Amino acid sequence: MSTEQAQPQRALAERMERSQVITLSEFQPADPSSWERTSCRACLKTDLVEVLNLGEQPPSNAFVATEDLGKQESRFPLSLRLCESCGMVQLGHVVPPELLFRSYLFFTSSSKWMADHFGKLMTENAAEFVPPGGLIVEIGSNDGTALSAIQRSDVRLLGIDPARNISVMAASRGIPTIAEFFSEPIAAEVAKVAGQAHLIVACNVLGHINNLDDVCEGVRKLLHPQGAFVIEVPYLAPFVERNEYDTIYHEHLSYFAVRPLAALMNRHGLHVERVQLFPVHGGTIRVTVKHGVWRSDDAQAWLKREEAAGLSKQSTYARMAELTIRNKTELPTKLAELKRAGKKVLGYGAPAKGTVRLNYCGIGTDLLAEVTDSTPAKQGLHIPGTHQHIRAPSALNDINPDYVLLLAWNHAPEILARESAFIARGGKFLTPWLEELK
Ligand code: DWN
Repeated sequence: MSTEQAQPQRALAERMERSQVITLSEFQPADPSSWERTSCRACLKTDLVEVLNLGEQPPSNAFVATEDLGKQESRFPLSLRLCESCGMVQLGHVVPPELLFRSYLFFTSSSKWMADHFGKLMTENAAEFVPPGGLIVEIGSNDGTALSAIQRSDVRLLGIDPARNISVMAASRGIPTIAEFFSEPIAAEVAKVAGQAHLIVACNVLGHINNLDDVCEGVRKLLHPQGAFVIEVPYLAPFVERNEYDTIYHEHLSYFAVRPLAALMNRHGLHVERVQLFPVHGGTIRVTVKHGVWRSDDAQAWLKREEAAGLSKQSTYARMAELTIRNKTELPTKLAELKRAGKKVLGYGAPAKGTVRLNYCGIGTDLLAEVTDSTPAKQGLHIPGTHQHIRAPSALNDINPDYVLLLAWNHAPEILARESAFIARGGKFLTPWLEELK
């Protein structure tokens, strides 16, 4: 390795030891350009049609350090496409996963509600599928929050997550973690050295992976014959119904309905056994997958509902595109009106979806100066592209704004409960759809 290459690696190693955050400027992949995929990720056919285009945007978690504000930021296309063969909704372009996930600033523990939700998922499924001494593997284990809920002597745990800065945190909690992208070769290696897993969990991960066939082949080899593969992914139906277009970002390559997911699993000797709906991340399905190829009654019922909702029809997304284009005007117009009226507005949460909304609507620091976020690693940095300064939640009391723009709208119940004093003194929460929340 040449000297100049050695420096970033040394910086990386030193920062990892201190489990400090590594901002993206220190960690660039060999070829940072995106490439266009022309075949469907679920059925591999090439019947993809563009249904919504959010333009060229910076990676939504590529938060910018103050010293990097004047530097050029990478931007990549955000083109949402529908497969006319199997109904899979997906991005047309792939940004190198090394760029998006090696150094990551989303922590599962950032929301108590989410930590409880994933802890419950682990305990319930461990009780149902994992015998004493059984192995539980989590793909995309992040900071180990979910696995730590079942840290006990009679089951074996393994996390797999490419984010080196976060895997260090999981390992420090005693969760054995492989800091790599899940793949079929890694799955085969784990099966060889640790045996097959009775439970494999992947929450908000499958949609982030370009090669779904490689994942499914890995799961097929790693999953015990009586085991279960439990997946959670944001569900396409509420995504369309509520026009959750700000959840379209480069990390989210696929937007799942049961129909394409079931077809994908069947191609790998797996089947959808059970589907449950949860109010996480704007509406999420928990899909229980097992070995064997047949259509469970539960899956059939979901396929019928999706047919009735028109989730495979282009016309469904034409309506979504209309609403998205309308929001691009309405949201900045509202913020400009509030500014002219002398009202102070503060952003709440610096989620990936906030980056998308602010960049798509062209909302700079003239309309929204600052946001708060409870994630220490994000505080002091700036929103990619629009550069709002990210402050600690205490800024809400320091600034005491008239309005709070709730960029982390999917956490509304938890946030409104916490900020009841702000509401009591007349503060107002505004969703990005311009709904006022009390
Ligand atoms: O798929 C993904 C989902 C699961 O999480 C990842 N690709 C990236 C990430 O998306 P996100 O950043 O939009 O997720 P959240 O959970 O909507 O982000 C919420 C943000 O808001 C976090 O940065 C934490 C912050 N927050 C806060 O400031 N106060 C959250 C809560 C609950 C709060 O009370």
